[in-house]
Order: sequence, then structure tokens, then C-alpha cells
Amino acid sequence: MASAAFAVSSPAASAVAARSKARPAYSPPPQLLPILPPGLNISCVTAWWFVDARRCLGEEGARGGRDAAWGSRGRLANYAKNFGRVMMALAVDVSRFEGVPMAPPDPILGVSEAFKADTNDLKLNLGVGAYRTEELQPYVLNVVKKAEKLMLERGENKEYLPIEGLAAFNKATAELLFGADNPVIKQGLVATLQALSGTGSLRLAAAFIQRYFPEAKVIISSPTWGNHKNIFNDARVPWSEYRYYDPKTVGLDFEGMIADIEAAPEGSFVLLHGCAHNPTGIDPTPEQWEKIADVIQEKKHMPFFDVAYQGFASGSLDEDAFSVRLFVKRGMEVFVAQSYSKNLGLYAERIGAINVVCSAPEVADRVKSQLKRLARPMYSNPPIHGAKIVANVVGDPTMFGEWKQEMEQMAGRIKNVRQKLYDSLSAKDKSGKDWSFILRQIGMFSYTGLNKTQSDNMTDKWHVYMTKDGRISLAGLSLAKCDYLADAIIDSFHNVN
Ligand code: KET
Repeated sequence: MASAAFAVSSPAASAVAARSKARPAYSPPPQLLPILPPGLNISCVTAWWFVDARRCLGEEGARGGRDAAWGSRGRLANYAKNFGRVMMALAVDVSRFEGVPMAPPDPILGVSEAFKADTNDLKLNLGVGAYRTEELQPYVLNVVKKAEKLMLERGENKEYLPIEGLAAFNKATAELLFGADNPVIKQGLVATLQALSGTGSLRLAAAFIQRYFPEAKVIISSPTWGNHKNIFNDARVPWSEYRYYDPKTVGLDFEGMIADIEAAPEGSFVLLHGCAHNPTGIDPTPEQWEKIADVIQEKKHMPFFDVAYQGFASGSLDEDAFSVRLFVKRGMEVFVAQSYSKNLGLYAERIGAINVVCSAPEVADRVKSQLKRLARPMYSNPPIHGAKIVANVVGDPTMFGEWKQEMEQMAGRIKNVRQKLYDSLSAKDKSGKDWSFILRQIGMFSYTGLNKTQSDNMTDKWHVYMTKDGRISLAGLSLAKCDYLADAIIDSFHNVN
């Protein structure tokens, strides 16, 4: 068969296939089969692959990132395979996209797509971390509606923002994060750029690291929010993991975490979740944060916080900024990515910021100028609507108070659901298993400890949509559905391996 001949024509391609079962096998387009005499065409194309792949590696081979995680042989093979597909498409005049394979669904956002396609009435979407009301409906905060009404009444325009975003937003967001009285703000030590929510802020910082710290590595917690790895891969920033979660205690592996941060090459970037660690819901204690800061300082690492849940973990903006402020108080230079998706419910507005605390105002100016330089060719300037909402809400004492109240209510509803789920599990499960870890976790999620097969059972049998790492979003759960969910979890935990 021509397809079999094709499969063995490149040892590199078969190495990739062996390494990645997830990738679908390549079968040549039907138009190709009759015109491919098994010898000549295949060896010509194979030769092309390697000539061009070598050129590509020569230019980019030293860049790390994905290469480091993948190995240059894997990269060569993957490149060769894709290049080969493109050359084939050109040669036989089929679609130029013949070389574009189907991407797998996103492990988090893909869950929502699968949920939508399910017609069962019992279905429950606990995949994406998005707040729902007790009726399981999306929620637009009243204070957001109020701010939007005001904006409409004022007839605000839609002119481009400057590259760094809305000045009033940048001021408000830095003050919210560090505290308005923080000396780093008063002394002009913070470079703040409005960016495309948490993800865009992280991506911008990753591009900055790739450009100005090409030798540095980022270390991220194991496990972490799935998109962190994508972000650093795409920015070609090498990363590795530090221990974080201990399945035995269903808690923090603090010793492992410290040891791994200590062992990382001096000057590494240490990615930390400011509060409400995603997916585990397990945060270090204040004493542990001090110790983490000690080690990072000793090793001259750069702390890099991802703050996507300020105010959502405890219900208090200040309490949830504790970790960041602790590092800043020590006089350390720090990166912080912020998001208003969750705490102000502005998911689709793509509003957030990247903040870099620097040692002197002129350093902050230089850093900011380079962040702007990176942003300009990527997306030019950020969107205005969400920035105005945040600036208006934070800048008006009445609306600021209303926001805090609504945030407390949202955090409170999640805490109630957490408690009820624990009660249901404890009452229904007669095995004696201790479910109290659910109460010790904080934030939007619970990390149930269910493995992939068990998580599949949750979806296939019970129509409960969740990520395959066993994470459930309690923000998508209602009190009324807790008993049902408890039945699903108990069944999956005890009856599925
Ligand atoms: N950081 C963390 C830790 C995080 O959980 C999210 C979103 C983000 C950043 C980015 O959010 P943004 O909307 O770009 O500001 N997490 C949820 C949604 C997603 O995966 O995009 C989630 O984990 O479900």
C-alpha cells in the first residue's frame, strides 16, 4: 500500500509517530496515490525535508522553549513531516492546507464545546472556571451594568488607546494589586501595561523573557493551569516543573517545592499562583510564602506571579494580594500578570495587565518601553471597553464598595457549594473515605483526585463535564446539583479504576 510505503519512508517521521500516539497517522491525499512510484518521489521529498529542516534548525536551533521540551530530533522530525506534506500538496496541486493537521480540542475550553453538544437534561458543565448563578446562568455583575450605563450616557468614544492601554486603568490596576500606598507605586517603580486579560499579559511577559533573558528558564508548578505550558512553548521559553501537589496528603508538597526551586539554575523565573492555585486550590500558608521568598531571593530567581483570582479566593482583594505584596515588600523585582475575567466577570472583555516591579524608576521606564515594543506588532493596542469598566468601578468609591460586596457574594456562593458537596459526599459514601480535602481547597476549583478514566466516566455516564486532570469548577455547580454530583463522584471513584 502506498500509505504504508509512505509511513516508513522517513525514519524521523516514524520516530515522531512512536513518541506521540495522540497525533493522527498521516495518510497521503487520494490524488497522490496513483502518481507516487514508491522509489523516486519519496526519496526526493525526504531529501528536501532534511535540507530545509537543517536550515531551519540552524536559524532557530539554539532558541530552546519547545525544543528543550521536545528535543531537537523530535523537532526535526516534526518539521520534516509538515514540510513534506506541504511539498506534496504543491507537487500534486491539492489543498495548500494539506500540511495542516487537525488540532486536538483544548483541554479546558474544549470541554465547553463538548458540553454544548450534549442533549441530556442532567448535564453539568464543571469544566471552565466561569462563575454561574445558583440557577447555573452566566452572571453580569450589577456594578458592571451600572458602569456601562454611565459610559453610554457619557457617550464615550472608540478611539485607539495608546499601546500601553488606558492610563486610568493602569493606575487603578496597579493600586489594586500592590495597595495604593505601596512605596513601589509612590516611587514610580512599576511598569504597568494593559494587556489582553491574564493570558495576554502572561504571553507578553513570556515574549519579554524570550527577548531579554534568552538563557533563562521558567519553572512552573506541577500541576498548573494547562495554558501556562502552551504560553511558554509558543514564546519559545524553556520551562520545567517544580513539585507542588502531593497526592498522598492531597496537599502541598512544600519540601519538594522548596527543593526544586533551590535546585533551579540561578536567575530562573519562578511562576507562582498569587492565590487560589489552579487546578489544586491549595495555597501556601503565609509562613510558607516567606520561606519561598527566602529561597527565590537567595537564588536570585525572578518571581513571576499569575494573579487571576484576586478577591475570588477569600472574598477580599487585599487578603488575596498577600503573596505578591510580601515579595514586593522585600524590595524584589517581580512580574505580575493580572486578570479581571473572574473577579469582575469580564471574561469576554479581555482585560488584564502585566506589571513589572523594578529597582528604579528609570528601569521601569525602559522595561515599559520594551513591553510596548513587543505589544505593538502583536496586537497594536488593547481594547477600551473593559478598561473603562475597571477604571470607573475602582475609581468611584460607591461602585468600588458595590463590587466588593458582589465579589464577596460570588466567593460566598462557591464556599457554600463546596461545603454542601463535602456534606453530600460524606453522607453518601459509606466507604469511610475522608473527603475533607475539598474543604481545605480554596477558590473556584476542587481537585478531586479522580484520574482520567474516572473523569471520563463522570462525563460519559453522568454527563458531568470536567477537565481530565480531575478538576471541577465549583463556580459551575449549584446547591441543588450537589447530591447528583456526589453520586457521580462516588461511582467514578469506587467503581472505575
Ligand atoms: N491564569 C490562571 C491561573 C487561570 O486559571 C486563567 C484562566 C488565566 C490565567 C487566564 O484567564 P484570562 O481570561 O485570560 O484572564 N483560567 C480558566 C479559563 C481558561 O482556561 O482560559 C480555567 O482554568 O478554566
